Amino acid sequence: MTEDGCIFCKIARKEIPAKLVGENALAIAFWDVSPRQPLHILVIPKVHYANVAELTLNDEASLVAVMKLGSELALEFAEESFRFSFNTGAAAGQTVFHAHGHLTSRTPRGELA
Ligand code: DGP
Repeated sequence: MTEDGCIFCKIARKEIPAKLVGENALAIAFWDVSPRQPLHILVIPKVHYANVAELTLNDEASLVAVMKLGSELALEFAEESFRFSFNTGAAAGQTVFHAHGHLTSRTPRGELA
């Protein structure tokens, strides 16, 4: 998947709609279109990297931005229990090849968007 055809790049550039839930200078977060847990948010770097390993090895600032945004949203929307996970590679279940963390929780706090 090239950057041009990448759906998450288009969401990051706000060219196609998504339910945005948070943003900082280098990362953006939005609700997963097909949630698998009561809380299911995706956190992505604004710059395109195919997976979390490429992100980590090439762009520490964007990595920190993703982890900070995910952690802030976890504190806002989850009780103390949550997962923040990165499927990497098709065999591990990755279907969108723009690095993204799944912030999920079975015990969300209050009303969700
Ligand atoms: P993964 O399987 O780890 O690559 O996760 C991709 C996730 O992205 C999956 O849970 C569904 C979600 N997703 C795919 N396309 C869109 C989209 O256009 N909008 C939103 N909000 N989520 C999407």
